[in-house]
Amino acid sequence: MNSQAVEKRRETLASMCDERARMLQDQFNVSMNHLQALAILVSTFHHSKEPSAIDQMTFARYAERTAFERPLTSGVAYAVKVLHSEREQFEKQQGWTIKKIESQKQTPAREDDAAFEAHETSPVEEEYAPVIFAQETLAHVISLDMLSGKEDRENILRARESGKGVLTAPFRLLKSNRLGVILTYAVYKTELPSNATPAERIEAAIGYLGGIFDVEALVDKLLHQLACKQSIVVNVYDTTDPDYPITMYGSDMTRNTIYHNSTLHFGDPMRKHDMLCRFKHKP
Ligand code: WA2
Repeated sequence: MNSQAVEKRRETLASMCDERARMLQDQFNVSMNHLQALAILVSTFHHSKEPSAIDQMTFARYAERTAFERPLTSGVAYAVKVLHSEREQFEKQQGWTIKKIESQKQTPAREDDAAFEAHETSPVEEEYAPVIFAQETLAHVISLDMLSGKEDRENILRARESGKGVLTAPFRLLKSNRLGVILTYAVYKTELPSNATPAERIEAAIGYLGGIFDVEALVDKLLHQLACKQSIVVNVYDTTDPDYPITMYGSDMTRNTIYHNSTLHFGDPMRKHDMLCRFKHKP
């Protein structure tokens, strides 16, 4: 191939990759805004009303009917802050006990192993974050203490300290065992000034609203909507630590071919993401 043709090919790849990156980022941003609105809805109709105007059934129905607003999510869930001193009363009121997340097996021995996941009653902890509301697709996380899972815990702690939407690194989700990320917003008992200190935020936090981004399934769906999907291979990485990129979507890429890198912005400045694209076939 002459150098002009090579240059042309590079340009085509760059514009196809940038277009896909922009689409993914736009859909992510739209989803993120609606998650924040959902956190405000819970604050208004669950915490600021006595008695609460939301129960699991109401939440599940509302979440399902507004799912189109959060195109890259497979569901939403809401966990509340429970201190150990409040545990007994909380469990009595809910009619279930707070459960500890049992770590996933990486390779299930049998097809439906996920269905056999047994989450046992949580041991004593200083505080808990059990899920009380979930979209029907995530009903299996109700009663699970989200402070007992590494990724969920870090995310919840960072969300309540910062007051911003925060994102996990890609990890295997419960039950589906697919790669995904979770975006979390904290809910506070009083409206906080924007300059509130982390300590004030931790103290005022009462719950955590999470959107589950099933990246593996939903990015695939998104890319399939575009024409000539077959001709390029797309990979998305969490490149927060540039020395250890974590695959978020796609299978690992051979780096010795021509590829294009489009930077992604997913709203959490603590995390960095890149989309890498290459042509499937040599010309
Ligand atoms: N929800 C659904 N599947 C999961 C999961 C999760 N966390 N963690 C691992 N697999 C209530 O950020 C707060 C839900 C966490 C929210």
